[in-house]
Amino acid sequence: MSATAFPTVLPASIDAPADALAPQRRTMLAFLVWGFSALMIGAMIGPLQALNYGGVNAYPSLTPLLKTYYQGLTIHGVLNAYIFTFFVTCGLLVYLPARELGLMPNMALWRGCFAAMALGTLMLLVAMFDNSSSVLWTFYPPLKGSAWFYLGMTLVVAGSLMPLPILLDLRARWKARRPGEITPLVTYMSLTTMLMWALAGGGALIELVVQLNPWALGFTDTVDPIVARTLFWWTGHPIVYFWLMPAYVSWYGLLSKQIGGKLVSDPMARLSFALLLIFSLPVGSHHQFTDPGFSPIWRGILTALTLSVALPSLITAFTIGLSLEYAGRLRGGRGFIGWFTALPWRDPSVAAQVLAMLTFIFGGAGGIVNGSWELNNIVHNTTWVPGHFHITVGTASALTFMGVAFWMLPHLTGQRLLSRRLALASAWLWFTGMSVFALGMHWAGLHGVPRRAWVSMLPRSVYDRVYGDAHLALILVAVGGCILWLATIAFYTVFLGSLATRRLDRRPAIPFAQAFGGRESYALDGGAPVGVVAHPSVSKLARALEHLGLITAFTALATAAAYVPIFWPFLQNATAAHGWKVW
Ligand code: HAS
Ligand code: CU
Repeated sequence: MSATAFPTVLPASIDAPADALAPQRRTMLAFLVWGFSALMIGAMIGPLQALNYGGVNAYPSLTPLLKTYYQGLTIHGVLNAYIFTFFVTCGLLVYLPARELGLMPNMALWRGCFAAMALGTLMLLVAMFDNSSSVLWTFYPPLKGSAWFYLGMTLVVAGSLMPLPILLDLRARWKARRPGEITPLVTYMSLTTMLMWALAGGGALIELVVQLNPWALGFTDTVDPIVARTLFWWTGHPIVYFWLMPAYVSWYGLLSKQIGGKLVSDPMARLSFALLLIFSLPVGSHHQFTDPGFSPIWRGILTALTLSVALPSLITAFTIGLSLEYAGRLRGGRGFIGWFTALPWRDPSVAAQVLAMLTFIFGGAGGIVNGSWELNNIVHNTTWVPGHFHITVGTASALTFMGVAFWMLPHLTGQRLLSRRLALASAWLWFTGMSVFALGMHWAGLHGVPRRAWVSMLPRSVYDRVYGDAHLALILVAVGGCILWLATIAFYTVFLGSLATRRLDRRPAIPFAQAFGGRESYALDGGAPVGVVAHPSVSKLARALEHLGLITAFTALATAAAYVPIFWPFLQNATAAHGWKVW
């Protein structure tokens, strides 16, 4: 039975007349533009690193702007992995729920989030461009950057936590008006993401506040590197889901509408998010399989936990895959694969997101290799690992965000997209470039080519002798990087150009999807920019998953259970290292 059989349609906006939405749209646009501007700088630097692996050393011609490969790599990693993703996410995960519920978010907090992260970005830019802090995106001590770097990073991380109180407040106001109902899906997914991130952010914040800031400011002389690394990965693993879950919000909450179908299961979406919250936290140390101080028993437990974290993504693959098939068949697709080709591939937003999914199949498979202790020994610290994360965060997340930007820019500005064809071309170029690049990086990694190495500095004969076996793979890396340059130029022509196009007659609506199925569905409004269609009876699973407080408390306990035994011996055997500046 269709969910819309028992609709309760709310007025277009509960709180305010439609023109009162302009400040929200402007703020969302600011998050989007700041985030994508960071990616623009970061992405333009990326191909230099790809050329490095192909044996071409472009850095000497870039002085004084960039002095070393390591400086370029730090700027690339920090801007793409933190600034781009955090701004897009902290915008989307407030804007979409607010519009789904038809409620005004706490604008002061939301703007405060923007201001804190923007100030942090500027401090980081100073520290990175003056070459005082080429400590890479992981900023592992005893590498020591300037205080601007760590203070800026502290502001960025702290700012990124501010959407949580905004979402808690939105949900509480919704619940007060609709007692007994479950949280609408997009809001549920956004809140779960932020709860996960709030528990995750603790590690990096403790590392920055207790260890790195006082050390960089000169209050302390030494730092304990293994404690810092472990604190970093407490945050550094779940951060990958802070990148991925907003993309899942779009796949589950919006895409089905964009392709003319329905989400096949709302409770599965909720289950996958609740499991991501639980499993993301305790597994951070799978980035430390080769670090000293972890017992074999722990490495085994970490392997098992890591394989569990793949489960919610497998649920996602099947749920989204079926939603795609449903829409494809509605569109006339027949046979084994016809439904896939029948999807609206000419829509750049859809194409970008489905291509992002395809790459993530390989990204996920590589992750399972990484998470297996024994296999990790082969790939750790080789180019395999950056190969893996360019088809996860660099494509599954980034290409999805680009796809979101293609409908969201016209929605926010009321202006048309500069060119749908160029947008489509940029999505395909990104997909092709990343696939070629990642194939080369994985392959070269299996030959033992180290990650984060300025290999093009070597004399040609030495480079050929050491990396000759991986020659073809490294050529693919460089070619992939060049294709990505074209993708970046195409994308930013569309993105920036769309800020100055002519006005549309009608502002496009947010494509909130509708869930499919009988009792378990919770339908969302398909068309109107605001307003929700509620369903009075929902599945037991969806109701059980409504207890987010309990799930979060359980996750906090599981995290403590994982980390207390890890930290205990480190604290018993403290090490003290002085800072190094090796660049
Ligand atoms: Fe990872 C290293 C394990 C997912 C990012 N990862 C990294 C680093 C980054 C990163 C940045 O266990 C490097 C950090 C550094 O600088 O050192 N990763 C995993 C596992 C998963 C995983 C088990 N990673 C991600 C995601 C990321 C990301 C997501 C960013 C967004 N990763 C590791 C490990 C390391 C690591 C170790 C340390 C390596 C080392 O030694 O240094 C899992 O979550 C993956 C599960 C995913 C799946 C795929 C499901 C597929 C879907 C697409 C569906 C397609 C459809 C289309 C619907 C099982 C959902 C259908 C259409 C058809 C026609 C078929
Ligand atoms: Cu991880």
